[in-house]
Amino acid sequence: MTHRKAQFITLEGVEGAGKSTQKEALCRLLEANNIAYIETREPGGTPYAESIRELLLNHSDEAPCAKTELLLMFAARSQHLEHTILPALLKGLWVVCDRFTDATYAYQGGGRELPMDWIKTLETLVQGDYRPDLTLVFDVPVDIGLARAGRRGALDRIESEDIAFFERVRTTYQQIAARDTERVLMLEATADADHVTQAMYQMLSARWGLSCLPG
Ligand code: T5A
Repeated sequence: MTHRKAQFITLEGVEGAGKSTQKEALCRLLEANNIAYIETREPGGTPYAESIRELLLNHSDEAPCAKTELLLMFAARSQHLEHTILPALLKGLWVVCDRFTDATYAYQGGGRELPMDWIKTLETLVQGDYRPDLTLVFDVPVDIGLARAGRRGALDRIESEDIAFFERVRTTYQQIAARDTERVLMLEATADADHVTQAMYQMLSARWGLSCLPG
């Protein structure tokens, strides 16, 4: 039977892992199962939070220091949670979100090497006990992901970090997936997009009893 309680689903991975591509496929699956949903993203997801996104990702003469970057991620998240995510869930809409707090652990904790305790403290401040119902981590070698992201266009401020930064990001995602196996499902995302989609559909079907779309 289809699971009808509104679910909060997040998609994660290094640059070019294929989150946006798989988010579209996930939305097609929800539509095919008559599940009402909203799509959103972080940083961003409300007009105010999208303004913070620009501050975070645009190249500028004065880049934010690591602590400022961390605080801005959570400032945007607080706004997003309050004005977009929780109201949608309360209306019974599923929420499909491109990145959430695991990205902060991976990028600001892993990549920038800020203390994980700081992130935990801010997570509790902004979210209380609230966490996604399901997180899909798309795992791909960093060089493959960056090559895909580079083909898409100019790199933003964070995408312009070095390989070692993104290796730490990937390792942190892998650690999160290994630690929180109930909430986090990791998908190997090196194969072509259709194969990754079918693997994702199998996982979601097993979890919620959704009817899969044909490949
Ligand atoms: N950030 C975010 C933080 O540092 N901390 C935080 O707390 C949060 C929330 C913005 C940035 O913010 C940082 C992380 C990011 O640097 P974003 O908007 O999600 O995050 O931007 P990106 O991660 O940069 O998103 P990308 O578009 O680069 O990656 P996607 O969405 O993973 O990849 P996608 O689907 O757009 O695909 C990229 C290209 O690859 C192709 C696609 O067609 C596309 O051309 N592709 C594939 N090619 C071959 N095989 C496959 N399986 C493919 N899947 C996709």
